[in-house]
Amino acid sequence: MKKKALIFGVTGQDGAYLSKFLLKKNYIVHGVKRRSSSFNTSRLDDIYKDPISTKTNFILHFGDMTDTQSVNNLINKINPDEIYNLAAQSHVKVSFEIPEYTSNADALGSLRILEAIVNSKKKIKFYQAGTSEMYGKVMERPQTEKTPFYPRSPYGVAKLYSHWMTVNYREAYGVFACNGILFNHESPLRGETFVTKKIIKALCKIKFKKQEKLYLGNIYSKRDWGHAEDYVEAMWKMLQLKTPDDFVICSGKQYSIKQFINLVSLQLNFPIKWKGKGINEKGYDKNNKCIIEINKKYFRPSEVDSLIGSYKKAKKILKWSPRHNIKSLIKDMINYELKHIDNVNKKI
Ligand code: NAP
Ligand code: F7E
Repeated sequence: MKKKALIFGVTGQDGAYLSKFLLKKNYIVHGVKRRSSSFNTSRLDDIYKDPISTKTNFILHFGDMTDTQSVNNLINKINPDEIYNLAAQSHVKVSFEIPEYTSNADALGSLRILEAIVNSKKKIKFYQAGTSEMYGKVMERPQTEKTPFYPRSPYGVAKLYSHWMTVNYREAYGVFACNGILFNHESPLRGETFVTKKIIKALCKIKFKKQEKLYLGNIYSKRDWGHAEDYVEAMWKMLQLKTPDDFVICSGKQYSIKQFINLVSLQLNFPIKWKGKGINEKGYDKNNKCIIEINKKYFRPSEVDSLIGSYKKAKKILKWSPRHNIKSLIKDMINYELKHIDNVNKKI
């Protein structure tokens, strides 16, 4: 019999990659999307075109993490073998502006799923999308499964609640529940307001004269970036273990936003010179035209300055290591953007 997976957050970056991955593994994939006034399934277009997905093995349902009844009904109706909770208000800066909604969706949302699993009395496995943002003001370097948490945003705090609820329902009720503590992961399908996508999209457009300038916030924070395609495999591997556990998934390498920009400019063959300091630091093209400026509105009330993880445990137990590196990630993202700029000769 085919296994059934239920993905909350199917329309997001990871939801799209995970759906593709599970369909290839011969799963029946049920996805939960929320109602929106315009189409929110564009990341799933490829799946619909792929002959491996049919009307009977890829099925979308309406639901919302803030609606207990919809979460319960879906779990009872579908009776999945595995649930992946990828649904979240996932933007850190936005979480300072809508902290209550973020907590409802990102913290209570996972509690709603865990409660439904326990009440169903079925052996449903659960994956919780945890985050390196829980380390926030980091207590050690590199961050591992044993590093104490210190979140720095409503998003990080809400995710930490879900992390501990997942541990608690595993210990209290024996739910097969795993926390993935995933560091930043990107892809061509990354949301447009996250920094890697914003930088790559803008620099491609500026190079081909379709945009004037890129405005950014803090370019000195450092992140450990990987590719979403690699990271969804780790989610699945966690749920195939004999015993549930928590794992850090990362690249083990760290770059600042400014270093990331310089790597993109190298691959685009579009040199950038930096001048000035602090809020007045600016990036110039080879004709001395200013193309990057800092704008305070992108700064966060409290920043996570430096993240770098260790995937030693995942390598040992899950036999997982990243296939992509920063260069191949950037290449993949650039190629996608170039394909989507209209009416220019896109040779680089
Ligand atoms: P994403 O692209 O922002 O996708 C989030 C998904 O959650 C979307 O499908 C979104 O629906 C859905 N969603 C938001 N609020 C919801 C609600 N109230 N009810 C139901 N669905 C809701 O995020 P991602 O990058 O794929 O990340 C997947 C998960 O991993 C998230 O939980 C994120 O917090 C976590 N995470 C991400 C990273 C990363 O670097 N990408 C790292 C660590 C952890 P719409 O499409 O309608 O907006
Ligand atoms: O910011 C700085 C910003 O929004 C990265 C989410 O997927 O990963 C993501 O959270 C850094 C921060 O990702 C801009 O201040 C500068 O230091 O791309 P980001 P994030 O906040 O690390 C974690 C693991 C998650 O779990 C989250 O869901 O870049 N930065 N200028 C900027 N960031 C943005 N977005 N926009 C700027 O203009």
